[in-house]
Amino acid sequence: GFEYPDRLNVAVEITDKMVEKGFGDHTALIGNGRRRSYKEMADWTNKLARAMVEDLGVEPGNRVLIRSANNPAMVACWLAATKAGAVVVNTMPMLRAGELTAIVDKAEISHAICDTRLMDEMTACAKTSRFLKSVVGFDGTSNHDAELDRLALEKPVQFQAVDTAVDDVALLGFTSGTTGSPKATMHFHRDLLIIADGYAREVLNVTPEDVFVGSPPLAFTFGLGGLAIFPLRFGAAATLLETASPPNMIEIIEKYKATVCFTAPTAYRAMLVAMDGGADLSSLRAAVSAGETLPAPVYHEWQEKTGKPMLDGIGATEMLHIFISNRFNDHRAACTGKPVTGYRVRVVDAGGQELPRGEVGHLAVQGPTGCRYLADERQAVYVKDGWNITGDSFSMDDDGYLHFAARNDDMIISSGYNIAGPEVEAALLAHPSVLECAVVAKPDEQRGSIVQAHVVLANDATKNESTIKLLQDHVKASIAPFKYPRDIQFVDALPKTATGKIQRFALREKQ
Ligand code: 3SK
Repeated sequence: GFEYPDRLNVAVEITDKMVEKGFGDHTALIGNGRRRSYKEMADWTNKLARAMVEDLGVEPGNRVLIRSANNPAMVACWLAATKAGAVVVNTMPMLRAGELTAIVDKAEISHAICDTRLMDEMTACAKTSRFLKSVVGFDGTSNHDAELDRLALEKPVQFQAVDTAVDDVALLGFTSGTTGSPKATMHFHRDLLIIADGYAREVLNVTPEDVFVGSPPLAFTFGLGGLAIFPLRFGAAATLLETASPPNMIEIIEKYKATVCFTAPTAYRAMLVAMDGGADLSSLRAAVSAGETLPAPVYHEWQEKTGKPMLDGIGATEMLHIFISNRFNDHRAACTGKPVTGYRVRVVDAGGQELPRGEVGHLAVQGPTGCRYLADERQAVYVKDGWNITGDSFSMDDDGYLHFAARNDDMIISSGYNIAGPEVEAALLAHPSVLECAVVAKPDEQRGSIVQAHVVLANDATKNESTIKLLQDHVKASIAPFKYPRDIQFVDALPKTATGKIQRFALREKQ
């Protein structure tokens, strides 16, 4: 198990305590063209925490919403609110007033802290909210040019952080909702350390020399772990990008010789293409892929071009971070790996009974970091006998490796055949004319459902009947022919959540 004292504040552990351990002068965060050392982060967050407590009236247990793109000021605000004993809800910049209001009401948010560039939707939300007491702006560009920055500027650098219990709630993670119905999951101070002391230590072996880069928003626990908690826990540095497009990430990797990257398979595909054009990604020692299943061709091409494995893993906001993963010395294509230390995983049938090895069923997980929904009757649906039913279909092979089959709602039943949508997607993606694709069931009178593929073509491919035929033949030649997409739609882009997950339900709604 993981041993921690009964009382600790996670924000103190990864700022002031790191200074005490001798990392004061080390770079902690790089963003908006500036480097911040651990000492600067400790001082900055103490001043902000003072302003939050003394001027905004934040009290222990208050729910504080933060609205920002990925930048050092957002990390500072999150740490400061945590030091003040608040329960933080980090939110994505693209949310509109209606979505913010749903979060504010669900989490009973009393204080909102918002990058001034994103204030309009926040103000619109505040007008209708019965919970929000205050909305204050901070300067996401780190020029200290907003109300919260001015309040903080006056404060001393000392702050007595709230002496929270190790199992006090520190963070509410809202699920990104590929099905469109968000839930909030509660995470303790302890949980935020466990993901670092478990996954990041065991699987990534993070050292103070590491430089992290990646695309997931800090508002998504994948990003908060990968781009803030993991580097800060080990004295490493994180680079933060407000727009983390593949070209921007490549620029940062080359400039800062980044060593650990967190992103989704689509971005890795773009990086592979950029390598052919001369991009130098040789500094990366760890390429973590999650959020969507990793197609085998991407895994193989990465290994060929870099000589290093791509580490596929699966996590969940409910469990806070990655709980099944490949390892540097134990990795396979089309395989999610084995449970991370501390987690137990089972493949079960609809009644919760464990299935024999090799059979596809519902993935259930148990571990120290979840799953606890905030005031949600769906707790009983998604957590049975202490096991979180994740919504993914997996099989476990005889050696204990987990293999993704589909999201439960991505299984297509056509003429009595069970077809896993992602398997058809993987086959399509192996064709050079396909840049991205998503496969869904389309209702069909004769067959019940047919496989429908939505395809974003690569630049040089043409949207016509012969490309459709070419792709159908390609799938028939790669996997069992009955799985081929009888209907192919060409699209310019796929609908995605803010965290990069494909919203297949939106494609089904369009039919
Ligand atoms: O696999 C995911 O979608 C995920 C969710 C939350 C945290 C981390 C990960 C990888």
